Amino acid sequence: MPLNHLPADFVWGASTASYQIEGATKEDGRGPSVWDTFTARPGVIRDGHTGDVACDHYHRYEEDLALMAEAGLTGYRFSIAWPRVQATGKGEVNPKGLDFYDRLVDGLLARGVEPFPTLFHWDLPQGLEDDGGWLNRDTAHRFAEYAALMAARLGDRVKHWITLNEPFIHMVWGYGLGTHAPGRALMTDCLPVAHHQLLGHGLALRELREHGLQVMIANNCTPVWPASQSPADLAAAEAYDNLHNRLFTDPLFTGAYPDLSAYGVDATLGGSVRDGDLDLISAPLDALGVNYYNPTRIQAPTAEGLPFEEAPIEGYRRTAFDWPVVPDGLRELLVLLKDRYPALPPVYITENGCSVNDVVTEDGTVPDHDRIDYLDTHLRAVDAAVAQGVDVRGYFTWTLMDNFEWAEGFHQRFGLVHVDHDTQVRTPKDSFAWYRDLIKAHRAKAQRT
Ligand code: IFM
Repeated sequence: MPLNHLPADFVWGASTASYQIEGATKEDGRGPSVWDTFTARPGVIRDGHTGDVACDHYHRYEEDLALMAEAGLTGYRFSIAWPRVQATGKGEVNPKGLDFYDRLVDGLLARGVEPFPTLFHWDLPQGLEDDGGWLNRDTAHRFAEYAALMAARLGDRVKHWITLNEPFIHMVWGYGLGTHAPGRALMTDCLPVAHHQLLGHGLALRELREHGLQVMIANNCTPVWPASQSPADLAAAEAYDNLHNRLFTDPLFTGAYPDLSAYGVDATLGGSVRDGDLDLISAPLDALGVNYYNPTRIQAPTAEGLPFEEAPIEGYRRTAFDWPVVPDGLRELLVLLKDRYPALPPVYITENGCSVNDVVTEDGTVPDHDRIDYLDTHLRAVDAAVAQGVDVRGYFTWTLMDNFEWAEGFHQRFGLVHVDHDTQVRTPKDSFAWYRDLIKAHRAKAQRT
């Protein structure tokens, strides 16, 4: 596959998240997270699955490190479980939790894999949720303290840090609709969660900088396609773009929130924004993490309530999750970000991948050709964006191994490695070998030129 525009030192990675893979939720001093509490509620997760064991990565991380080395990854994005490090999210530090991430980081470095930890991928300590979670401004300050202690512990070996994962998804699904933890259905009253997460990002960034570290945030971004050029559809698309994308990128790169009047909210986001907050949030970043899965088509609402309605995207193949496969949407998105923000820093694709109904065949292989095609076409889209002037430094596929897919339990398989959730047996899929060969070829070519 000709990927002629990617830089020689392009980072080839895979992403995971703590609650989705670690398990060991009650071991070695880990406190409860909002996801432990949420998954214990009957009926909220498909088939009642939980992350109690997940991929048992807490115990099997050596085996997983060996898989990363075999794939030839040069980067690994994982998240740190805040309640493993501080059981209640504040105060006392759990040495056994820190030791685990020490071992993981050392294991990565020993194998030539650069660690890219994310500080928050949704598993908030339940103790903080009891005080209001991200609706409470104080959580942003607790997050900065936690960032500081992680930087002090790992900053001698870990250069690249990601503050938050997908603050939009966490706000909407966790606090707006209630289909993710902490399960609150506040609709547009959830908007202060956006500001408090971004404030937490800004405060954490300041702490990480004290240690001379490189910082990014990973946003879920989607190109918004108006269903038609009618004024009503265009207005609805703009309102959706402001909520999904600009709410989380404008403050970073312009120091201001977008117009949210369509949601009945002014620029203070329900009185949450205080003097100086936006200066912290817009402090320069080393990179932006972009998580891309598909575009979103939007039409004018047909009922009272929100100022937009999602419309189907027809004419594309679909993943097992029923998400449309639109590789060029990734190129479109990257070019849009570059055009929209003159201050856009370099970009890493921090997530991209698809769920497939994978099975281990009788000969022990997992022929996931749809995933290979997905990765191939999306990487070509990244290459095309680089050719159009976007500075993309790396690609982390979602995900290393099949894991706990939130409200879907174990039903969606996104991994390069198949995991049997009864036995924990790991079986590399055909896409694993394909990715390994691609990385090898790209690195060999980079060395020749
Ligand atoms: O599994 C999730 C991940 O935790 C966040 N981004 C999207 C992935 C697939 O749904």
